[in-house]
Amino acid sequence: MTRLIFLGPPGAGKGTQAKELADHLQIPHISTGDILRQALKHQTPLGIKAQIYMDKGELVPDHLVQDMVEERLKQADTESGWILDGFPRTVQQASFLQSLLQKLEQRGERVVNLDVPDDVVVGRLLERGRKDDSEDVIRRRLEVYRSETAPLIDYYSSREQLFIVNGNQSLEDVTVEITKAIS
Ligand code: B4P
Repeated sequence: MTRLIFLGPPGAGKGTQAKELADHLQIPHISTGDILRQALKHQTPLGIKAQIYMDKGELVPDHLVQDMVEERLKQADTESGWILDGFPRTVQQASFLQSLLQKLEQRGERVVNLDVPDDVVVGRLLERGRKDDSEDVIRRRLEVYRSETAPLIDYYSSREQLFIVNGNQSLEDVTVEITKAIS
């Protein structure tokens, strides 16, 4: 049973690797960024609220994302395992997730942190050119990552759930390193 959380700065390759591994293991890939972008595209009440934050490179408020993740993790397909990509992103979200997984009796989650230097992620995101990939917004997302998300590395390493993987190599080599780390 694989229950995996991907951490790392924006553009570290969380989405890319999570999708690859989820396809391979045939388990759901749960990306909070993708769910929010779908909500935004369909202009749902959640999407309208989230857009203000995403356009500026800020995090969407915890309670909105937490409700969304709770709803998703309660679906039946998660019984075979899951990969969470982009959640948690704050210590509050991590502690919410811990309680939620206890409540749902889903245990044994492991965490992979993709380590990539800032200049490399900025280059990748500028090349990708998504709506929130302009240089100003990328810089803001990196600042937010440092202040809000990077503390999760300590949070999970103190619980001995963390694997650090070098994300600054070819897509294939990153996948091999992740697979080795978690097997
Ligand atoms: P996300 O959708 O999670 O976006 P990301 O962090 O930029 O992407 P990721 O690291 O997955 O990079 P990718 O694989 O695509 O979040 C977007 C926004 O949603 C956030 O800013 C926030 O506003 C909101 N949000 C999401 N979750 C939230 C939460 N929990 N709480 C609050 N707000 C939340 O890779 C990027 C590029 O690099 C791609 O073009 C890829 O092809 C390339 N690439 C990947 N690996 C490579 C490699 N090894 N070599 C070369 N290129 C590579």
